[in-house]
Amino acid sequence: MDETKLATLRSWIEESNQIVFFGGAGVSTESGIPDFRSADGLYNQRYAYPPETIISHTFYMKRPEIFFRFYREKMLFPEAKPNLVHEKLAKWEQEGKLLAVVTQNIDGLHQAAGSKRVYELHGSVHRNYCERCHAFYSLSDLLAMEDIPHCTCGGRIKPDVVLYEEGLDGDTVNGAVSAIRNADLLIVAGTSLSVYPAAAFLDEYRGTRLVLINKTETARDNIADLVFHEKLGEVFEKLP
Ligand code: CNA
Repeated sequence: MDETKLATLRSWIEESNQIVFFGGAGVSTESGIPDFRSADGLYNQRYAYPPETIISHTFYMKRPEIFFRFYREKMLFPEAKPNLVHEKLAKWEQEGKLLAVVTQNIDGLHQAAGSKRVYELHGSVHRNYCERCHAFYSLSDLLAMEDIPHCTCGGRIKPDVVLYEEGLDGDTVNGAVSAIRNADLLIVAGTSLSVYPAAAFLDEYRGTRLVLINKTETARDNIADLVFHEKLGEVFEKLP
């Protein structure tokens, strides 16, 4: 790892009190949750339909039995625990250094690590609602049901995750954009930056300290002030 770059990042973190962390699936791979686009990610495995088709709104409506089989097998990891990255971000927030976490992840691991201000752009597997009466169901409620989950009122229960073709929640977007605009240091990590509109949120940053940490190149490496092509855990273990 480049020690000069690491020293720069360390000093930026020391000087900051409005850090915003923008993350993706790569933040949770070291907790055992596969990402989508790595070589061993979900998009490089074979299914009867491409994953982006299965997790679309149209497919959810038309073929719920296949949707829920895939969702249960490939998107729920109830045993996963926060890793060093989740934990360090929670610590920075507690120390008054970190303003917010903006995440594309749906696994709830930032909150499990103790983070309070988390903008979940794509929702969370921990929230599920009846489509008819809007009753709330937890992840364990859903796991206790089989196949297509149904509410006691007979309505179908939908996970509060944003499927392809669905829009993002307005309040979450506003909170995330406002945090990014106010950031004195923006750390973007573990994301291929290929899912829109989420990837465009980077353009809201107005500062000069945009750090990108990703195992592989991303489409936006060119706009970053500091780029690390490393595993997140290996960078974060060297940070304050
Ligand atoms: P992606 O497109 O799969 O990209 C992940 C990126 O992370 C890749 O570029 C990897 O090279 C990189 N990466 C993987 N592991 C590491 C690591 N240990 N250190 C550094 N970099 C690493 O995922 P995005 O988040 O960009 O795409 C957005 C989708 C993926 C969102 O809609 C998510 O909801 C969805 N997703 C979420 C989860 C989760 O909640 N944990 C898991 C899988 C997919």
